[in-house]
Amino acid sequence: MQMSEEAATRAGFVALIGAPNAGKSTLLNALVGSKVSIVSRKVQTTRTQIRGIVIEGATQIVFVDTPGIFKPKRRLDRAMVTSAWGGAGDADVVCLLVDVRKGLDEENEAILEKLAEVRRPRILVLNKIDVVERPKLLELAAVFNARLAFEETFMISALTGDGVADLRRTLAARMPPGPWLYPEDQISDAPLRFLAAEITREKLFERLHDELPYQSTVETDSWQERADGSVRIEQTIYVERESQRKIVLGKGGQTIKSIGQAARKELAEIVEAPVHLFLYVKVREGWENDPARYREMGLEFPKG
Ligand SMILES: Nc1nc2c(ncn2[C@@H]2O[C@H](COP(=O)(O)OP(=O)(O)OP(=O)(O)O)[C@@H](O)[C@H]2O)c(=O)[nH]1
Ligand SMILES: [Mg+2]
Repeated sequence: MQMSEEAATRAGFVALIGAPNAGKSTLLNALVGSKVSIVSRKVQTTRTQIRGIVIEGATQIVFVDTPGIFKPKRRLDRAMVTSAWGGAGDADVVCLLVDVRKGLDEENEAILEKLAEVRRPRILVLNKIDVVERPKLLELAAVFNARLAFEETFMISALTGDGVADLRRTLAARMPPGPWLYPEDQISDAPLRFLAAEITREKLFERLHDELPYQSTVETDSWQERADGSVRIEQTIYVERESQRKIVLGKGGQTIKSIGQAARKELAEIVEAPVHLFLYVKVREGWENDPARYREMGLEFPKG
């Protein structure tokens, strides 16, 4: 009896790839039913592979959220795009997410070209159907499939959840037989201190404009559980220049205060305890060329 039960389980990896802002992280959170990856209206929010773990019947699916794929300019961009394709190459199934408002643009053309070389079952996921009329969706599905054959096409809204359960069930059926890869109650493989840094980075993305979000990174320096049940977290926001540090602090410290408040509130919900969050802003010129910063982000440091 034990044997046959074990034999019935399935487990595998599904990579979520796509252009920046396609909604990959929103979908990951919808699939998991809990926030494991940060989301913003800006492009290039996700910087490394984030795993979200889902149980569907006897199947465990490990979804891998990846950085958006675009034409890289900086070293950090290159590391992010490499990480995204790495996620696709290791997966049992690759889901290409497309923002239906964008369609088959230059960015998606470039992705399709490269995706053709990835020898994995491919699924097309047209996302954001809440903002586009149905005829346009059918047309897009045809256009993409004519360009590269997909095993299946789904039309979903990661935001409203429309079509997400159906996608999850279909993907579960495609996972190979095998034992589960993570404990049943685990929803992410990222340590809490990483998620905590990401949450603060999300608030930074929401509150800062232009290049600043891209020229900053956040690290958790310490995490202490205190006797009274509260958690004391210290984090550093690294920026490139003194002028940027001033912007992050804001007039009379208003901006950093607002970032800290929003992050603390969300962290307290996640750890289910009061959180004391201490944020420091440091100028670290050239952090973008510092291998240690990449390690903290979970990225390979691209040489040259
Ligand atoms: N209307 C609508 N908006 C969506 C949907 N899914 C995601 N969005 C929005 O699209 C924006 C980008 O979402 P993300 O999940 O951060 O996109 P991403 O693909 O992870 O982006 P990167 O990490 O930068 O590559 C956010 O403002 C989301 O709220 C959807 O189904 N409908
Ligand atoms: Mg993302």
